[in-house]
Amino acid sequence: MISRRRLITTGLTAAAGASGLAVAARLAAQYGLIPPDHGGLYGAGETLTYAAHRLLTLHQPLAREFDRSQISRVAPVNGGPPDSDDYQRLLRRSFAEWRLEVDGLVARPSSFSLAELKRLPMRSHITHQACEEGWSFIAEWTGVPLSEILARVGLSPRARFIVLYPFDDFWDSIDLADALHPQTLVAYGMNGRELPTGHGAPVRLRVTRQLGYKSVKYLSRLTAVETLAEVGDGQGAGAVAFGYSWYAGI
Ligand SMILES: Nc1nc2c(c(=O)[nH]1)N[C@H]1C(S)=C(S)[C@@H](COP(=O)(O)O)O[C@H]1N2
Ligand SMILES: [Mo]
Repeated sequence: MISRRRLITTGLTAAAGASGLAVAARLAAQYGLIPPDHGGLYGAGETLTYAAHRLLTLHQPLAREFDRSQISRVAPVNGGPPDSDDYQRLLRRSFAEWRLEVDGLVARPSSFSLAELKRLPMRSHITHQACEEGWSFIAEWTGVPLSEILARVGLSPRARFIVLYPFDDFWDSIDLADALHPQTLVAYGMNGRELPTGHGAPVRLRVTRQLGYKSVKYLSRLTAVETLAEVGDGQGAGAVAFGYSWYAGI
């Protein structure tokens, strides 16, 4: 993943040229298209990739959807269930006491039980999820579009990112282009069944236009923010410190 990303960003950077780069960076800033991990060695590349994708996809194109017959027979699990006491206690009680907290820049901070989420408008899609390690699978995901949840809590016009907090330390964030995208689900079902524990129970994010690592599992809380600068180490995701790009568009 890292090397592929590096190849693309190097290409874009080279194409932009030294003066073109400055123009591209100014353009990106003007459109608010600076990713949180814009500093450091690959920062210019990260900005170019992110800004270029976002300008090319303003019309919210959908990721490809597949037929039921194309669902993979094996769906690998990456990142097993959190071993925290909190999570294990909720799991033992089938998540009866679990609630998804939604707060930050919203008019009505709220929390939703699993039953409440299941009563909200539902959407399913059969899509491809690719891990940066090279494997992938096709599965059907069912859940509530994140946009429906955000509409219910009254997302503030100041909000620009949604921070995703799971029960492990794999926190991440997405911009509103992905948060409001029609295929972006808070998913509670997979292949016609309850979401299996290893795939992120009780609910996970499914974001169809980025690599698998952005589809945060075992969700506990969503927070709307204007800037990621004060969240964690300010780079938008815990994994950035380990070399992962914040933006992993495919
Ligand atoms: N909370 C949490 N979410 C996570 C992970 C994790 O370790 N913890 N792993 C990520 C990675 S690297 C990938 S590829 C996908 C894998 O999803 P799957 O286990 O359903 O195949 O989940 C992502 N979401
Ligand atoms: Mo992954």
